[in-house]
Amino acid sequence: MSLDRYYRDSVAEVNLTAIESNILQLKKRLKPGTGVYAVVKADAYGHGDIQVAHTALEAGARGLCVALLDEALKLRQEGIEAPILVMGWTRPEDAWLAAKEDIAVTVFQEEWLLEAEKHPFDHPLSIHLKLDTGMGRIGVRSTSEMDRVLAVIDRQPSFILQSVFTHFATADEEEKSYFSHQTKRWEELFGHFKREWSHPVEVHTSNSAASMRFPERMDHFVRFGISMYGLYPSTHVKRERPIDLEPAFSLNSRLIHVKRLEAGESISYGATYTTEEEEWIGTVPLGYADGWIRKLQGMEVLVDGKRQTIVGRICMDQFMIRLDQEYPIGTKVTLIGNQGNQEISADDVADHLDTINYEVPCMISSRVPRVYLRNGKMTEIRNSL
Ligand code: PMH
Repeated sequence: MSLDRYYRDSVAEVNLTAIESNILQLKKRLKPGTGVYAVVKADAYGHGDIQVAHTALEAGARGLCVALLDEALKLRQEGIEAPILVMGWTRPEDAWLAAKEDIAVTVFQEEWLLEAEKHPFDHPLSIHLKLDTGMGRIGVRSTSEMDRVLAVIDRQPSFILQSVFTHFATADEEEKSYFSHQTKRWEELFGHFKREWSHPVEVHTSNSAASMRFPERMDHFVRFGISMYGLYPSTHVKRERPIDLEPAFSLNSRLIHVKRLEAGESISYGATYTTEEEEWIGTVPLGYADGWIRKLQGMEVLVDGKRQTIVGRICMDQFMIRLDQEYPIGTKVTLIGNQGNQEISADDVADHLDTINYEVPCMISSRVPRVYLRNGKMTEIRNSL
């Protein structure tokens, strides 16, 4: 259920204008005619699948990519008619449903096709053939596997081969040798494909990193994920800065309690933090059940444009910060975003957690309402509780 109200002080803001601008910038960088599919899997990397899908399509994206059939069905239920590709595994017994809803599926196994065709199709099934050129995850790895898959598609009129694609494992790295190795394998496998298959197909190989770094090499379309949300795929690409991205996601809360403690008082479970002198301590109503996990103890947040540190263990619904002075209840606390000239980015949070920025908006749970902004104005609220 999606409620249009919420009654808590911790909210993620999603700037849809930033998403639009990131897409427009990528389109400018790509060759004319190269399309963009917006990757909106995992609830649009935590931003909100429906809102991001509409924004991306309005900004000129040709289609949408998700990981699961369930995600694709949700988009269709919301009335989205654009092309949708499920990039992950769909169960073969559900292929008829994908076909009925005009959802394209990723295929790479002969036995999948043999199982899928046992179920009657009222509509043709759009297939994207996945080649594994070195990601080692899913995909056809050899020409003989490919021949077997193509033979079934060829004799089954309900199967329509729309596209051939692959995924790069290291497109965001400075060191390009593995990327070149994958490109070479792609050329070998795709070369074989072209000799075996005479019908036209589309080709898509690239994620954010490859599409921003090597725009001249792109094919029919690219699959634009992390950078649509305004984040660079790696510190190397951030340094190269092929596009000036604008982050779309920010996370804010408010102080709900402020107190002055004597030296020697402890904070939170386990009493892991003890005040060394008289200190102002604030309580923030957000915790690990909201995705602000316990490993973020010691991370900073912004209050009054200044960095203040999380002290003591993060609880399920609340955490405490050491304040540089007294602040009134209701004072804004920024966990991701800007205050004054200070910024705490998703990259900073990822660094603290020794992970990648992709994980950061994804981990902010559905208990945190999403508020959508366009040109600085709130347009929609999503409370998934
Ligand atoms: N294409 C495929 C097949 C993907 O799995 C992903 C992201 C993308 C495109 C978009 O990549 P980008 O966000 O770097 O632009 N998939 C994942 C993943 O499985 N884990 O992290 C990102």
